[in-house]
Amino acid sequence: MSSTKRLTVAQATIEYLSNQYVERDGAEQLFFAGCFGIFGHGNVAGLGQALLQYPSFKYYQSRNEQAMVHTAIAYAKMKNRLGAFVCTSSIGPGATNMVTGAATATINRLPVLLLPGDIFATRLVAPVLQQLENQYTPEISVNDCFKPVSKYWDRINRPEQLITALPQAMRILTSPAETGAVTLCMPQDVQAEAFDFPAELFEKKVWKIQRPRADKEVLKAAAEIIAKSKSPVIIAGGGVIYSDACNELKAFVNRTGIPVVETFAGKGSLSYNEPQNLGAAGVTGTPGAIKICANADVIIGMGTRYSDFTTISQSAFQNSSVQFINLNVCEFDSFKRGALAVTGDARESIVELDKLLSTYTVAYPYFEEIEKHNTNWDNKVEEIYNLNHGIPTSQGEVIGAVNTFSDEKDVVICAAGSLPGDLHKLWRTRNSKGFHLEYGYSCMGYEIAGGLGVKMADPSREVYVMVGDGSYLMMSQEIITSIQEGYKLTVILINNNGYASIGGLSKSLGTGGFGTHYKFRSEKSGQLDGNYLPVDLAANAESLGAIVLPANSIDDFKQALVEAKKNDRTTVIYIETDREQGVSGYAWWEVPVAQVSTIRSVNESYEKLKNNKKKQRYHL
Ligand SMILES: Cc1ncc(C[n+]2csc(CCOP(=O)(O)OP(=O)(O)O)c2C)c(N)n1
Ligand SMILES: [Mg+2]
Repeated sequence: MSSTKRLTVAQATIEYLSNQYVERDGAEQLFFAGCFGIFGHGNVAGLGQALLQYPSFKYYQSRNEQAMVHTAIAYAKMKNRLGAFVCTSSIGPGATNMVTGAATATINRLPVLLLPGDIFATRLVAPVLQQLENQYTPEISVNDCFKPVSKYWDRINRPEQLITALPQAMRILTSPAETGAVTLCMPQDVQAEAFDFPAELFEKKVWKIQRPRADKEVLKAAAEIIAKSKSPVIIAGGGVIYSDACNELKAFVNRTGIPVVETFAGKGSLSYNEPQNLGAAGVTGTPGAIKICANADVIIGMGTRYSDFTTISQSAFQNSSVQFINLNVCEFDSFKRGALAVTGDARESIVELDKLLSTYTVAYPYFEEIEKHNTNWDNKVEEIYNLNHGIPTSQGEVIGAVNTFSDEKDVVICAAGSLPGDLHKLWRTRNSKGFHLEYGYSCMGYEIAGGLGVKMADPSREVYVMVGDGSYLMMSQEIITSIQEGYKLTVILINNNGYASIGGLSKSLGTGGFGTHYKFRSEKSGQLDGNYLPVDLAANAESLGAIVLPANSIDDFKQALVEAKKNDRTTVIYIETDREQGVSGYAWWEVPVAQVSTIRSVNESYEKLKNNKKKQRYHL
């Protein structure tokens, strides 16, 4: 008989998780940094007790279950997926609060282990407080909502199920191709149940993060296509950074002259100053990136999932004989756009291609064209950074001030609103982990909670959270956690009285910004177009314990950045900006417009849409 260890299911879970390591390129590290949790009757005496019993598996408090998942995701992103957090909630609302977080993790291909409490497996007391009774089957609880947003889902109804569920969870979490949210639902009674677990389950386990090599023949075919290409372009996605392939990418493009455009997750793959870096791709792209992609004869996608922002809603690639080659560790992505699928680790494939293309370079006129685009764009960025718009200032100047002031290693983090597009275009990257945009789910409220995760992953960097008033109002309470744990953030809170981004979009679609201002209901019109609401966001931040530095002019703002850097507690710099002074865009994005309407501007917009849609293409 092999030896056993008598533990509760919750204790066994925590003991198992404390012994999981990952190893990549010879470097081994502990996988989990600890567990975020908010306790309720669904986990307080189960997982809560286990966390108390195993203090080395550090417990962190949060104010909101969605937020704690955001913190965990940002941590994992900063660690290039080599580190993660566990998040536990009670049953019912605590659990469903994590569903948005789970979707954010899965879309962004970032690992997080969710342990929501669940209803009694024994059923005697049903319905327990917060149980949603499904009248047709007692098998379903609200936790079934995690199924479509998780990469792996299980419910531990018997203690011994844990023995096979935990290794499956680890396999998914540590797989570069499969990773995302993993949800193990933990019925509250089962959490506290004791069982004789095999002692072997708790031995140290090291998960090798593999670098699967692509098929040799496919690589050769890819090299042959590129060798004949006159105007190739690389789309660098998040996979380049996660695979730690930035140096190899730089060497490859410096030598061959192939230009690179970057997605939101891929921005920072190359430094802004690299001659081949055309910067932001797609809808929020630079004019050069858009033009080069439109004409390219070969698109080399690296670690990208080809979101509509990257493909300009499938209108970005206009060369009639364009061919796609996709380097991706995930087969689901490598086959996209009818590509020659180079399925494998990005770094390994780049090295292989570099060898196979050792005599290839782009022709000089192409090189020159890229250089010209970059000079023009750099001048434009300089102009926007120094607009001198007056009070209220412009968002572009605020971005410029943060970029100019921050150190090379510092991190800017953002997720939703008009900031992501502006940052994508304007931020001058200097470090592959310096630009942190959650633009897979673009989840308002990710910013501050995510900033905390970034800081926890690397406290040596200053973290600049850039957040609009709308996102701030949705979720800002993790300022408290950052202060509780001593992780200082600098939050740049930009107030433009509502949703500038969606307001602008609404205007462009003929609906005039309806519903996007934070205004009183006017008695006269019956609409929300009265005076601005008298909300004091600076006072709000102060009440949560932050140091608040209100800034009026851009010069005040620059001074506030200097002050904020000296502080060791989370500091919020509050500034109002001119909602109408946006940064121009250079591409279209498909958003449906009413095909019939009584409003003339809507009809006009529908005509424009029909015109833009003519450029859309299938790539098969
Ligand atoms: C959770 C969530 N709800 C709704 C949206 C849709 N949305 C995208 S941006 C935005 C407005 C953001 O407002 P704010 O943070 O003030 O930024 P601004 O647009 O003013 O730059 C909304 C409602 C979203 N991305 N996420
Ligand atoms: Mg706003």
